[in-house]
Amino acid sequence: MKATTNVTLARIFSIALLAGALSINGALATTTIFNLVDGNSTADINVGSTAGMFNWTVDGQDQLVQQWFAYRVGSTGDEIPINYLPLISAVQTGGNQLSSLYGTTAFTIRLDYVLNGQGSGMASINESITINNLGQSPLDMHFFQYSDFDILGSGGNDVGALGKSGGLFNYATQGDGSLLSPFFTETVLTPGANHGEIAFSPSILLRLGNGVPDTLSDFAGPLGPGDITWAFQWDLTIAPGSSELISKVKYLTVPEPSSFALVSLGLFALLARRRRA
Ligand SMILES: [Ca+2]
Ligand SMILES: [Ca+2]
Ligand SMILES: [Ca+2]
Repeated sequence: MKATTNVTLARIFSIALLAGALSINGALATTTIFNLVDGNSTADINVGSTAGMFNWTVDGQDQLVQQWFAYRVGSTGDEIPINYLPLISAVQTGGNQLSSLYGTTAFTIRLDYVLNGQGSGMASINESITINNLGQSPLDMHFFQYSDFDILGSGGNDVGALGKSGGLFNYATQGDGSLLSPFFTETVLTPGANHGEIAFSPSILLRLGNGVPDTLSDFAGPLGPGDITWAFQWDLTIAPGSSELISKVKYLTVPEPSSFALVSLGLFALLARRRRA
């Protein structure tokens, strides 16, 4: 879907939400879902709901439950999903790119997605997050990314781990049954996250919305098998008039059902031969 919302629409949306006249499932909310398509991959992003990015398919199979963002300014209060900020604009260009901008007179948060379907079970999404301090004093911004992938359509047998470099979290990986051949990896290009956590669903999600400030536990796993989720937390102090860029890329590598079956058959044959030997 190609769509553009503008400041006026965002204001109407905010007023409607304030008045309680429009539920998130209302008619207007449908205009906030964007479908990115590129080659063998699709991604669906609801910029107006905490669902956030709620589908990512490769070769027709969905691997994602939810991937979204929350923030907290300062050290008090709860983390807030970014869709609770006024949506200033959301523009899809070229079928595989989406740019959405949220903000107030104090700061803006811009999300840029680029989907790349690479064929043969592979796809990637480049994400850039730009936080701009429009105020007159330093902005104490705590920014969270929450991810819940269910690999091969079922979360129960997933295994995952986070990785660090230079003391900062910059890597996440998730596999089906084991981490020997991960189906999913995410790399933070810049900067690494100050905190991270991997936990069984819904532990992290409950804390991002429990009314009090939270800091991720820094437990990096490996964790599983089970319905794992994970999150990164960036603690940023942004000078007045300045911006901070978080740049990430995530990859899915999913064996095609036929080749996966062939690999399984090959392993089975190898095991059978070893047993006979
Ligand atoms: Ca699985
Ligand atoms: Ca909290
Ligand atoms: Ca999961």
